[in-house]
Amino acid sequence: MENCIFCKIARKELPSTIVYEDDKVIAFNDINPVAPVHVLIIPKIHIKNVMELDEQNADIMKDIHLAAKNIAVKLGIDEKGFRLINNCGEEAGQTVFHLHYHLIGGKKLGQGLI
Ligand code: IU
Repeated sequence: MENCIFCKIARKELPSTIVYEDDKVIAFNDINPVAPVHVLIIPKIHIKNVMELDEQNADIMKDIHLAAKNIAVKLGIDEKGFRLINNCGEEAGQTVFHLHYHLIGGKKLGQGLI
């Protein structure tokens, strides 16, 4: 998508600190981290959010999760643990409408879900 910020990051038209990349997925440090590790994992193709997943594009969920595992090992948070968060839609707090998962860790996280 022409004007999508995360599409621009994926195309490297905007700078980011990339921590992982393969042919389908790219991951970069969040510009406003909430923990020592705060990485955003996104598909390179534009998918608005979970509600735009279908039988044709949902294989990307496998790629995102395998990327998360890979990044967790690479950044040394695999053993202590981490959280993968997706906000879907405005009421959930989604502010960038390109599917993304927050990979958060590197400290003891709170128990609450909301
Ligand atoms: P959310 O789930 O849509 O609320 O998350 C969007 C995240 O994208 C949020 O944590 C921002 O700090 C982050 N972000 C970014 O890393 N780089 C950007 O250029 C923009 C947002 I805009």
